[in-house]
Amino acid sequence: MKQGGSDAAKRAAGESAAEAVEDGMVVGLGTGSTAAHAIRAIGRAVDAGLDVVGVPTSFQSRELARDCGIPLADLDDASVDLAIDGADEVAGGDLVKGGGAAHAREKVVDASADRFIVVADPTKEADVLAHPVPVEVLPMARSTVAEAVEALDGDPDLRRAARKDGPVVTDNGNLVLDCDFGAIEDPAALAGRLSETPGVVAHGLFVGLADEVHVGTDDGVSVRD
Ligand code: ABF
Repeated sequence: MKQGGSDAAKRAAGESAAEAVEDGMVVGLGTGSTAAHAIRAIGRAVDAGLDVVGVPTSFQSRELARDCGIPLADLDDASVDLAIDGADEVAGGDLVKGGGAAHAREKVVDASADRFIVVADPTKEADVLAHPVPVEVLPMARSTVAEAVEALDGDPDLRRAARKDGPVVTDNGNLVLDCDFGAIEDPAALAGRLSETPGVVAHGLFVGLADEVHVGTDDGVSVRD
Protein backbone atom coordinates (compact mmCIF):
# COMPACT_ATOMS: atom_id res chain seq x y z
CA MET A 1 0.00 0.00 0.00
CA LYS A 2 1.27 3.49 -0.79
CA GLN A 3 1.53 5.15 2.59
CA GLY A 4 3.91 7.98 1.85
CA GLY A 5 1.46 10.81 2.44
CA SER A 6 1.71 12.98 5.51
CA ASP A 7 -0.91 12.81 8.22
CA ALA A 8 -1.60 16.51 7.65
CA ALA A 9 -2.43 15.79 3.99
CA LYS A 10 -4.67 12.88 4.93
CA ARG A 11 -6.40 14.98 7.55
CA ALA A 12 -6.99 17.83 5.07
CA ALA A 13 -8.62 15.42 2.62
CA GLY A 14 -10.75 13.68 5.24
CA GLU A 15 -11.97 16.89 6.81
CA SER A 16 -12.72 18.40 3.41
CA ALA A 17 -14.93 15.45 2.49
CA ALA A 18 -16.66 15.54 5.88
CA GLU A 19 -17.82 19.08 5.08
CA ALA A 20 -20.11 17.54 2.44
CA VAL A 21 -22.10 15.73 5.14
CA GLU A 22 -25.49 17.35 5.73
CA ASP A 23 -28.13 16.99 8.42
CA GLY A 24 -30.27 13.88 7.93
CA MET A 25 -27.80 12.04 5.71
CA VAL A 26 -26.85 8.37 5.78
CA VAL A 27 -23.06 8.32 5.34
CA GLY A 28 -20.87 5.43 4.22
CA LEU A 29 -17.82 5.35 6.49
CA GLY A 30 -14.66 4.21 4.72
CA THR A 31 -11.64 2.34 6.01
CA GLY A 32 -8.01 3.43 6.40
CA SER A 33 -6.11 6.32 7.93
CA THR A 34 -7.45 9.00 5.55
CA ALA A 35 -11.10 8.00 5.90
CA ALA A 36 -10.53 7.87 9.66
CA HIS A 37 -9.98 11.63 9.64
CA ALA A 38 -13.37 12.06 7.97
CA ILE A 39 -15.01 9.80 10.58
CA ARG A 40 -13.48 11.79 13.42
CA ALA A 41 -14.66 15.07 11.83
CA ILE A 42 -18.18 13.65 11.42
CA GLY A 43 -18.06 12.54 15.06
CA ARG A 44 -17.22 16.09 16.15
CA ALA A 45 -20.14 17.37 14.07
CA VAL A 46 -22.45 14.82 15.71
CA ASP A 47 -21.26 16.07 19.10
CA ALA A 48 -22.24 19.55 17.95
CA GLY A 49 -25.76 18.40 16.99
CA LEU A 50 -25.56 17.05 13.42
CA ASP A 51 -28.12 14.29 12.84
CA VAL A 52 -26.50 11.57 10.68
CA VAL A 53 -26.36 7.79 10.52
CA GLY A 54 -23.20 5.95 9.49
CA VAL A 55 -22.85 2.72 7.54
CA PRO A 56 -19.39 1.26 8.27
CA THR A 57 -17.31 -0.52 5.64
CA SER A 58 -15.25 -2.62 8.06
CA PHE A 59 -14.82 -3.72 11.65
CA GLN A 60 -12.20 -0.97 11.94
CA SER A 61 -14.51 1.81 10.75
CA ARG A 62 -17.37 0.49 12.89
CA GLU A 63 -15.20 0.62 16.03
CA LEU A 64 -13.93 4.13 15.27
CA ALA A 65 -17.44 5.41 14.51
CA ARG A 66 -18.74 3.94 17.77
CA ASP A 67 -15.90 5.63 19.66
CA CYS A 68 -16.82 8.90 17.94
CA GLY A 69 -20.50 8.61 18.89
CA ILE A 70 -21.86 8.24 15.35
CA PRO A 71 -25.18 6.29 15.25
CA LEU A 72 -24.84 3.25 12.97
CA ALA A 73 -27.09 1.28 10.64
CA ASP A 74 -26.62 -1.43 8.05
CA LEU A 75 -27.76 -1.54 4.45
CA ASP A 76 -30.92 -3.45 5.32
CA ASP A 77 -32.15 -0.39 7.17
CA ALA A 78 -30.68 2.57 5.32
CA SER A 79 -29.65 3.71 1.86
CA VAL A 80 -26.42 5.67 1.61
CA ASP A 81 -26.56 9.31 0.52
CA LEU A 82 -22.82 9.94 0.64
CA ALA A 83 -19.84 7.60 1.02
CA ILE A 84 -16.35 8.80 1.98
CA ASP A 85 -13.52 6.33 1.51
CA GLY A 86 -9.78 6.13 0.90
CA ALA A 87 -7.81 4.44 -1.86
CA ASP A 88 -4.42 2.88 -2.55
CA GLU A 89 -4.16 4.43 -6.01
CA VAL A 90 -6.27 6.90 -7.96
CA ALA A 91 -6.25 7.50 -11.73
CA GLY A 92 -9.08 9.80 -12.75
CA GLY A 93 -12.28 8.18 -11.49
CA ASP A 94 -10.71 4.72 -11.28
CA LEU A 95 -9.24 3.31 -8.08
CA VAL A 96 -7.31 0.43 -6.62
CA LYS A 97 -8.54 -0.30 -3.10
CA GLY A 98 -8.13 -3.13 -0.63
CA GLY A 99 -4.81 -2.45 1.06
CA GLY A 100 -6.75 -2.77 4.28
CA ALA A 101 -8.46 -5.97 3.05
CA ALA A 102 -11.84 -4.24 3.42
CA HIS A 103 -12.63 -3.72 -0.27
CA ALA A 104 -15.52 -6.19 -0.50
CA ARG A 105 -17.64 -4.27 1.99
CA GLU A 106 -16.24 -0.95 0.77
CA LYS A 107 -17.40 -1.70 -2.76
CA VAL A 108 -20.90 -2.61 -1.63
CA VAL A 109 -21.26 0.58 0.43
CA ASP A 110 -19.44 2.94 -1.95
CA ALA A 111 -21.25 1.67 -5.05
CA SER A 112 -24.62 1.99 -3.35
CA ALA A 113 -24.08 5.64 -2.43
CA ASP A 114 -25.73 8.48 -4.31
CA ARG A 115 -22.37 10.29 -4.13
CA PHE A 116 -18.94 8.76 -3.50
CA ILE A 117 -16.05 10.99 -2.41
CA VAL A 118 -12.55 9.52 -2.43
CA VAL A 119 -10.07 10.96 0.06
CA ALA A 120 -6.39 10.70 -0.76
CA ASP A 121 -3.00 12.32 -0.47
CA PRO A 122 -0.80 13.14 -3.48
CA THR A 123 1.22 9.89 -3.19
CA LYS A 124 -1.91 7.99 -4.29
CA GLU A 125 -2.26 9.77 -7.63
CA ALA A 126 -1.23 8.10 -10.88
CA ASP A 127 -1.78 8.57 -14.60
CA VAL A 128 -2.37 4.83 -15.08
CA LEU A 129 -3.28 2.32 -12.35
CA ALA A 130 -0.35 0.02 -11.61
CA HIS A 131 -0.79 -0.87 -7.94
CA PRO A 132 -1.21 -4.63 -7.31
CA VAL A 133 -4.92 -5.42 -7.23
CA PRO A 134 -6.16 -7.03 -3.99
CA VAL A 135 -8.49 -9.91 -4.79
CA GLU A 136 -10.55 -11.40 -1.95
CA VAL A 137 -11.07 -15.11 -2.54
CA LEU A 138 -12.91 -17.96 -0.89
CA PRO A 139 -10.21 -19.91 1.00
CA MET A 140 -10.91 -23.10 -0.99
CA ALA A 141 -10.48 -21.19 -4.28
CA ARG A 142 -7.08 -19.70 -3.48
CA SER A 143 -5.18 -21.88 -5.98
CA THR A 144 -7.74 -21.83 -8.78
CA VAL A 145 -8.05 -18.05 -8.62
CA ALA A 146 -4.24 -17.73 -8.56
CA GLU A 147 -4.09 -19.81 -11.76
CA ALA A 148 -6.74 -17.63 -13.38
CA VAL A 149 -4.80 -14.50 -12.43
CA GLU A 150 -1.63 -15.94 -14.00
CA ALA A 151 -3.59 -16.66 -17.16
CA LEU A 152 -4.40 -12.92 -17.22
CA ASP A 153 -0.64 -12.18 -17.02
CA GLY A 154 -0.89 -11.28 -13.35
CA ASP A 155 1.41 -12.28 -10.51
CA PRO A 156 -0.65 -13.34 -7.46
CA ASP A 157 0.79 -13.22 -3.96
CA LEU A 158 -1.10 -14.48 -0.90
CA ARG A 159 -1.22 -11.66 1.64
CA ARG A 160 0.33 -12.69 4.91
CA ALA A 161 -0.33 -11.16 8.31
CA ALA A 162 2.44 -8.98 9.72
CA ARG A 163 4.07 -10.48 12.80
CA LYS A 164 2.15 -13.78 12.31
CA ASP A 165 2.77 -16.95 10.34
CA GLY A 166 -0.67 -17.19 8.78
CA PRO A 167 -2.44 -15.34 6.00
CA VAL A 168 -4.53 -12.19 6.38
CA VAL A 169 -8.17 -13.16 6.91
CA THR A 170 -10.78 -10.59 5.90
CA ASP A 171 -13.79 -9.49 7.95
CA ASN A 172 -15.71 -11.98 5.78
CA GLY A 173 -13.43 -14.93 6.62
CA ASN A 174 -11.70 -15.00 3.25
CA LEU A 175 -8.13 -14.67 1.93
CA VAL A 176 -6.51 -11.94 -0.17
CA LEU A 177 -4.31 -12.38 -3.25
CA ASP A 178 -2.36 -9.23 -4.16
CA CYS A 179 -2.18 -9.48 -7.94
CA ASP A 180 0.44 -7.49 -9.82
CA PHE A 181 -0.62 -6.79 -13.41
CA GLY A 182 1.90 -4.01 -14.06
CA ALA A 183 0.33 -0.98 -15.75
CA ILE A 184 -3.40 -1.59 -16.15
CA GLU A 185 -4.28 -0.02 -19.50
CA ASP A 186 -7.92 -1.19 -19.49
CA PRO A 187 -9.19 -1.35 -15.89
CA ALA A 188 -12.79 -2.07 -16.95
CA ALA A 189 -11.75 -5.12 -18.98
CA LEU A 190 -9.57 -6.49 -16.18
CA ALA A 191 -12.31 -5.82 -13.63
CA GLY A 192 -14.73 -7.82 -15.74
CA ARG A 193 -12.35 -10.76 -16.10
CA LEU A 194 -11.67 -10.86 -12.37
CA SER A 195 -15.35 -10.57 -11.47
CA GLU A 196 -16.26 -13.54 -13.63
CA THR A 197 -13.61 -15.81 -12.06
CA PRO A 198 -15.24 -18.42 -9.78
CA GLY A 199 -14.12 -18.03 -6.18
CA VAL A 200 -13.48 -14.29 -6.41
CA VAL A 201 -15.54 -12.54 -3.74
CA ALA A 202 -14.47 -9.02 -4.66
CA HIS A 203 -11.51 -7.35 -6.32
CA GLY A 204 -10.05 -3.96 -5.55
CA LEU A 205 -10.59 -2.31 -8.93
CA PHE A 206 -13.26 0.38 -8.50
CA VAL A 207 -13.84 1.49 -12.09
CA GLY A 208 -15.65 4.77 -12.68
CA LEU A 209 -17.17 4.73 -9.19
CA ALA A 210 -15.66 7.91 -7.78
CA ASP A 211 -17.74 11.06 -8.14
CA GLU A 212 -15.10 13.32 -6.60
CA VAL A 213 -11.55 12.97 -5.36
CA HIS A 214 -10.38 15.22 -2.51
CA VAL A 215 -6.59 15.31 -2.54
CA GLY A 216 -5.13 16.81 0.61
CA THR A 217 -1.72 18.39 0.92
CA ASP A 218 0.12 20.00 3.80
CA ASP A 219 -1.24 23.34 2.52
CA GLY A 220 -4.82 22.61 1.54
CA VAL A 221 -7.09 20.46 -0.61
CA SER A 222 -7.80 20.17 -4.29
CA VAL A 223 -11.08 18.67 -5.43
CA ARG A 224 -11.26 16.74 -8.73
CA ASP A 225 -14.65 15.91 -10.29
C1 ABF B 1 -9.09 1.65 2.51
O1 ABF B 1 -7.90 1.95 3.17
C2 ABF B 1 -8.67 0.85 1.40
O2 ABF B 1 -9.48 0.48 0.38
C3 ABF B 1 -7.38 1.41 0.99
O3 ABF B 1 -6.72 0.26 0.69
C4 ABF B 1 -6.85 2.01 2.25
C5 ABF B 1 -6.32 3.39 2.20
O4 ABF B 1 -5.72 3.63 3.43
P1 ABF B 1 -4.98 4.94 3.84
O5 ABF B 1 -5.96 6.05 3.75
O6 ABF B 1 -4.54 4.64 5.24
O7 ABF B 1 -3.82 5.09 2.91
O8 ABF B 1 -9.78 2.76 2.12
